[in-house]
Amino acid sequence: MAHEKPEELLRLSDDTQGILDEHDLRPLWEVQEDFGTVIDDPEPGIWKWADIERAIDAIEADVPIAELPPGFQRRVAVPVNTSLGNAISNTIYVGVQTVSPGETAPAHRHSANALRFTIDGHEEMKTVVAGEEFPMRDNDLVTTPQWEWHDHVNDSDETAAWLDVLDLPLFLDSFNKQQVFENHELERQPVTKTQGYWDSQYGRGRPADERSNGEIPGPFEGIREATPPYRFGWNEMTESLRQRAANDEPDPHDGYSLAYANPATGKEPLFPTMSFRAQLLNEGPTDPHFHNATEVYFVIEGEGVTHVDDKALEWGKWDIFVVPPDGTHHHDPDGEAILLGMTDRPVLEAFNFYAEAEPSS
Ligand code: GTQ
Repeated sequence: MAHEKPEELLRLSDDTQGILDEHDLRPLWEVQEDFGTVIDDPEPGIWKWADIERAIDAIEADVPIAELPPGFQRRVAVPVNTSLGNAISNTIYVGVQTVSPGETAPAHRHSANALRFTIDGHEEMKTVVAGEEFPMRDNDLVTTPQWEWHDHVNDSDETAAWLDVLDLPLFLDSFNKQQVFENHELERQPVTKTQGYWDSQYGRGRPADERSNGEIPGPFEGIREATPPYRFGWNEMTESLRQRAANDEPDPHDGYSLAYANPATGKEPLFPTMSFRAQLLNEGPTDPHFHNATEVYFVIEGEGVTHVDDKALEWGKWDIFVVPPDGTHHHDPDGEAILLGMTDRPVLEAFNFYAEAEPSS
């Protein structure tokens, strides 16, 4: 992608820029060319929803999507880990994106894997992936696997907001800026499937004859099976979490957790590069441990504190926080909480590099 320099871009008001600077947030169009320099010593950190919300509201008031500079063309506030520069971690990127009523974030595709976790959703807010419109209801998770066309269309009368999660820093930094990107010739890709199509290919019932249309396309090959476009509805996920809490033992580190399984394999990881789980914490503090994977958390519900080495990250609903590699950490919920846990562990595991341990005490 050829981009203009940030200084020649927009248009953010001084107030908006001030809010962003104060809270370690940057607009996507400023960071999209360079997600920072890989460093050895990333810090634990937390981004509070109240600050993120002020920032995304201010950006929305300043900039329509249609006026964004070339590049990803998404209106996103990106938490930046100050010690890293332009993303929250060396491997996983998160951002909070908004689309106003009537707006479209135009269709494109890229080599990075992405998913959306809906914060402020609506039946008529649709992310269109591989020909199907997926409604973005609150707390739904929708995959945008690498090289699938995707656009975000808000046909509702409210601004929608969600969490974007991509493996951009891994590709753009660790793997030396290898990224393939393409804009669609149309703002909105043609909707060629009815709603529920991808679930008919990868849900509980599957095509019994030879699969023809449901094949996942793409030029990329690897040892892991490609992830299909898929929506994980929150109602089903919470029901399963409750079932676990009623019947199973909690994990000492993660509480009651559910992996978002790759529907093509029925197993973790959801993407070759990133794994996701919903974690219900309701039995007091978890046991401390450390590992060489990076973890990013999004608070779905509840309040609590996560201790990382000598730092206490106090979190509430919709906050985002990061536990860097080798940080000894444990969660201490205030009553009951549900977290979305995200990790780059599959990258380490692919090369037999993953390691974890409990502190010797
Ligand atoms: O919505 O396609 O936050 O391409 C970063 C890059 C969102 C998106 C981001 C992207 C997108």
